[in-house]
Amino acid sequence: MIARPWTLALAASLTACLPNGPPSARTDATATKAPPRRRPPPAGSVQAPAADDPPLTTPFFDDFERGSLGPDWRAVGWGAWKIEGGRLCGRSARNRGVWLRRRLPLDARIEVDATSSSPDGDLKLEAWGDGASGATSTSYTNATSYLAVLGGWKNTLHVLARLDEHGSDRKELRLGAPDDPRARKLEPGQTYRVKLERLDGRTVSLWLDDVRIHAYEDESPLSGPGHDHLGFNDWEAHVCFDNLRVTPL
Ligand SMILES: [Ca+2]
Repeated sequence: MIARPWTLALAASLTACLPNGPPSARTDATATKAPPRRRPPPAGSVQAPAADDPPLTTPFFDDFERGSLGPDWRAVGWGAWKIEGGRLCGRSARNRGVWLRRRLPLDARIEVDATSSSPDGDLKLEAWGDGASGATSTSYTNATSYLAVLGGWKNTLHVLARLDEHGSDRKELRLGAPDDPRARKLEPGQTYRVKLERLDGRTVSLWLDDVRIHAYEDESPLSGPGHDHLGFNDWEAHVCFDNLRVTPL
């Protein structure tokens, strides 16, 4: 149907003082005044609303013994995350991760088996993030979560960061000291038990094979809508996760 300019102009003038006018009026006005809405999501984001995910109120377990990610997972971007041999694996995700479709409570314990096939290490978890977004540029400085990066930066650092994995407030442990068992580099192909937990509503702790690596005490704890999801992430290395257990505390 061809719009008549005078009817559209009238509709626009009538609705100009009604910023919250009814949908029908707004439809006519925007047909002439607003350009077509071309707002593709930024690279790495997805459309599904994480706020609608069910709350995690009982322990959750996933052994990934199936052929596809399934309905419990939301991958950011396309193609980087898949099930391989009963594990959830990613490669070259470029900080566009995969999120569990559950809303975490304030306090929870997250445990998972994690393996990197690469000498570069780079096992990455995100906790209490928004459940939907990923990196929008090369540098992942706009995360929504606490980021645990084990063997990051080509297996030179274990990091626990808040919102920005490069942030000056991040906790970091430099790897390679031969007589410090906490500072061993990740071995390619070796499976580690990684644990992230928050018990007191403000302190996030990162454990690797039952050794506490970092504790991040946060005066403004990430929680609630936008900060209530768990995910895995990756830059380039081929990484796999298995036997995920999430326990509300
Ligand atoms: Ca498995």
